[in-house]
Amino acid sequence: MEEALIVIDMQNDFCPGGALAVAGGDEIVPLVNTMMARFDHVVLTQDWHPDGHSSFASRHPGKNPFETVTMPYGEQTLWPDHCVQGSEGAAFHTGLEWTKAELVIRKGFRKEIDSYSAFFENDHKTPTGLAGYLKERGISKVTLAGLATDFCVAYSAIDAVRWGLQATVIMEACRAIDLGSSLSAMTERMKGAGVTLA
Ligand code: VGL
Ligand code: ZN
Repeated sequence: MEEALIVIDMQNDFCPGGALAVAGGDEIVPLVNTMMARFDHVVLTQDWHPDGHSSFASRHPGKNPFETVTMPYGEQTLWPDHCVQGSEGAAFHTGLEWTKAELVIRKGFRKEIDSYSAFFENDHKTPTGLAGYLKERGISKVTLAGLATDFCVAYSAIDAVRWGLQATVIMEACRAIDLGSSLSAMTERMKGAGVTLA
């Protein structure tokens, strides 16, 4: 059985000093590097929004970051402007030793729809192509690490199981945004979906 490590959104904007900083986001870089060195196959995801993306609070007059709005595809949390295509904030953390990665999958590039999961956009219908890629490569088991535990990591892990992949999240190689009780809620959802938490 082929196995891949999926490193989620290890980008400057999710690290301290970034636009949507996750507490301790940079602390996991050494561990993620060690993991990347050990896996035969490494895939990275990169949050990659156009200017004026619909998930940015700045697009919604009167709304602040971390409030929610209803989009045609359901509830959407609003974020500070982050990971704008080509910006320094969208670049991988400088300490990340990512050259070995075989694929970088970009997500969130459609202006009117956000994408937390590496597999589907937030409408849960529009695929990113990752499942097909893994299938063609004969990869049936994935291990996940990165940012943020309770958003992109959790949605990716749950969707991986939906695609029939075995999915393990290495919790100590992740950090959470923890909005309200999102970390405990998403941890329970991952467990319920059949994701292994290690
Ligand atoms: C993420 C919020 C917005 C993440 C991305 O990587 O978890 N969260 N965009
Ligand atoms: Zn984003």
